[in-house]
Amino acid sequence: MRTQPGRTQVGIVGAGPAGLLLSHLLALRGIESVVVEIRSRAYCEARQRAGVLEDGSVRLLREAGLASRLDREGLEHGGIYLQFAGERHHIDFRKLTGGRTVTVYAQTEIVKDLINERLARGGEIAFEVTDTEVDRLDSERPVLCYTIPDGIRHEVVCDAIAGCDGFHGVCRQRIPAGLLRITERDYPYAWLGILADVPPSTDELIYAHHPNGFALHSLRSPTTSRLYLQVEPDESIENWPDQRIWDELGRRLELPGSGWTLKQGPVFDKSVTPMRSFVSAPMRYGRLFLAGDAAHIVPPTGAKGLNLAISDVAVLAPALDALLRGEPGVADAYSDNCLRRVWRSTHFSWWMTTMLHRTPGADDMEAQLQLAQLRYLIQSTAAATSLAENYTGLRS
Ligand code: RFL
Ligand code: PHB
Repeated sequence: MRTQPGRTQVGIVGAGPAGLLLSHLLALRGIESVVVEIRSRAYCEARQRAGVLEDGSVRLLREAGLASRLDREGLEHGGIYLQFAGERHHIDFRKLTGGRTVTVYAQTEIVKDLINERLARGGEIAFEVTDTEVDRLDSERPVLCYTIPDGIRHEVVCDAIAGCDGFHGVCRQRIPAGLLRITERDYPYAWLGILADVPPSTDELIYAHHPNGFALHSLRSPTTSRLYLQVEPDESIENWPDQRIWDELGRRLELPGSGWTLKQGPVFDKSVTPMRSFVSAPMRYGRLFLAGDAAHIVPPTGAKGLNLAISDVAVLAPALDALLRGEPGVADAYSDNCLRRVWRSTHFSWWMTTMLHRTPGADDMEAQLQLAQLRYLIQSTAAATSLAENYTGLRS
């Protein structure tokens, strides 16, 4: 096999939102990087995931010159609905937080915008690589190795490597196990998510607690709806033909006597996602820095995963800039800085998840405690403000 030596300042593993945005933020600082990705460009641009951006994430993308389409097509939302016991209540973020909002703009679109921007500015992204390896991490010249589709093996010497390769990536596994503290929890349910060609039946997201289980009505555009149902953790998608999904969504989201109905339409994407909380600390080993899902996972109920990935690389870019100029202080503080925010979001996501889902086998005590918490949220401005400031993103 032919091996080609190379040199860059920062080697980046993973062309998800974390890796691509880091590459862009480094380029703005005049720092060169190479991004490597196991999947194809088309796969990365089509992978259905997040949809909600905190106002801080929108501001960051705007300041980085990445928001021209986001500003045209993103849908600003000033609140959410919480539904339980057959009633729907509005939580007004603008009023509760002094004007803060979230923006609905799909992760697929952010990834497309980032790939276009990187390639237009001469950025290097190698898609469909195999056998990614990172090595010599405790030296000042770590190395990133990968094979491109025509079979040539690249060995790129770097000043630092960013592991942005998601939960199943290879970078986290290169940190010696004795140095890592892993904290995790699996939840006894999963989400079945659909995309449907039908205008949303709501102006803002509906989070519904129901005796049959949780349901969420989200959206992607004025003509596309995104909906989720709580299902068994090992649920097979074959058990859920489209009509069964619509019937169950209709039951869990219905508002008796209100005249509200759920509009149905052709389903064009369907998947089941497990629910997990996971934090791996520290987020650095030598000259390897982890960012995004490579270091932490939250259940999607709080809409935090993508926002955490964006916040990590917003801290990492200046830290690497300083490190490469011979000032290691900010890089030394990177992990602690990020983990404080990660744990706040981990708590919020756990709290939203356990408040809204039906726990299999739970007794009446647990069900009543969930309802008591939900009633408190709509009775108390203090409680609603806490939800609103966490959902729109705490400023750090
Ligand atoms: P990603 O997006 O997983 O990207 C990692 C990339 O690394 C590649 N890779 C490798 N490349 C080279 N060599 C290797 N050995 C590699 N191994 C892996 C992968 O192919 C991939 O391209 O991680 P990143 O960049 O950290 O981004 C994180 C977000 O994707 C994730 O946190 C969010 O999608 C979570 N999430 C949500 N977050 C929000 O903030 N708001 C939401 O509304 C929201 N909704 C969701 C979600 C996640 C969901 N799922 C499916 C888990 C809804 C769902 C259903
Ligand atoms: C989504 O639109 O995909 C979405 C929205 C809110 C969540 C999770 C996912 O909490």
